[in-house]
Amino acid sequence: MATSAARAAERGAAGSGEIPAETQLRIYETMVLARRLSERLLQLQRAGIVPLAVPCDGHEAIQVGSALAMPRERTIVYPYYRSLAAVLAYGMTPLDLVLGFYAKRDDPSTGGHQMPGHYSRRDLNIVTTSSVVGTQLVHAAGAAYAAKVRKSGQVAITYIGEGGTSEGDFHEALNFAAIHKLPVLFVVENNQYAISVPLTKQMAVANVADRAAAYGMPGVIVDGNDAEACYLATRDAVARALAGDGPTLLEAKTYRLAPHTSDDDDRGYRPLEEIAMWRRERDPVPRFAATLEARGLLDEAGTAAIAARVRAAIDDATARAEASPDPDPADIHIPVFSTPEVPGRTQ
Ligand SMILES: Cc1ncc(C[n+]2csc(CCOP(=O)(O)OP(=O)(O)O)c2C)c(N)n1
Ligand SMILES: [Mg+2]
Repeated sequence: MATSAARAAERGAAGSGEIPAETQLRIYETMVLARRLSERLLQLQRAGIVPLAVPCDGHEAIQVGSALAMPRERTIVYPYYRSLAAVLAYGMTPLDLVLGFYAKRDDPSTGGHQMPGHYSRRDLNIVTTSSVVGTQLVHAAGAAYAAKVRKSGQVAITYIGEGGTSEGDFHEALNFAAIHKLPVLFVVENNQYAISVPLTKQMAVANVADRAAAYGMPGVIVDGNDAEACYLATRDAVARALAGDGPTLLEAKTYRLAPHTSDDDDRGYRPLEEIAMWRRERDPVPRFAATLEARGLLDEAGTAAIAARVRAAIDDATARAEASPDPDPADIHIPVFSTPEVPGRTQ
């Protein structure tokens, strides 16, 4: 097996493939939609309207780039709480998401029963995550095992932060997936902080991807603020998974541009200049816009049209969520628990 450094070099060489122009534009528009929706949810939380916001600002390239590289009908998705941009790219609508943050009856994730950020939509094969960091990896490995046994041709993808990789679930999921050569992608969004804990206090190796060799799978490092590189790295990993070559650990190096959640004051643990530098020089959204402009795929009018569409979609979602009904208190146990049918039991 090649070392992870060699794998990273391979990734660079393979990054020259072409992405269709319409896919590039779709990636960009979805990134803009995610950024504006993330900002809106934080505003709504600050206004006392929704209880919690979980920003994805800075993570759009890896989330959207990976999602749009997956074979949609065959993908089972295990997101995490920061996956706002990813779930939009997998097909959830702004209304779906805003309904969840408002805890409304028609929230497709859990009918307004769960804390915001536990994304799911059954018809899109987006499976809700546990609040316990890391569990989604074991669930994804299990789903991939089922896909392999059933020969369904499906592939699972799951997302986690670098801090979450300190959990035992990370080890169990990767070990199991590699042993059984399962069709699963483990995407680590390494934003350098686990709430207030910096990377150097989280792990003693330079890269999460370095651990992949110990499990027996490729560990690929990608610039998580480069949407195109993220798309191509995911496409390679999907090809391996569907060819029966097993899982991939894909580490996207990125940075969280906003606080951990609306409950976090990040001024206490990172310098303002650090955030300002990432916003100024590496923000994935303007960076991809510049790439598209340089290719002649986007101009000022195109950018303005996307901004207007996104604004209208978010305004519409917010207005509709505001006006939609609250859950019925009588339904408090639905859909959190199923009603078990126990033979011989009368109640
Ligand atoms: C097992 C467990 N431990 C702690 C927490 C509390 N917690 C929630 S998110 C988080 C930080 C995770 O950081 P990281 O994995 O780097 O993801 P990021 O939020 O940076 O995207 C912690 C400690 C939890 N939910 N579950
Ligand atoms: Mg982190």
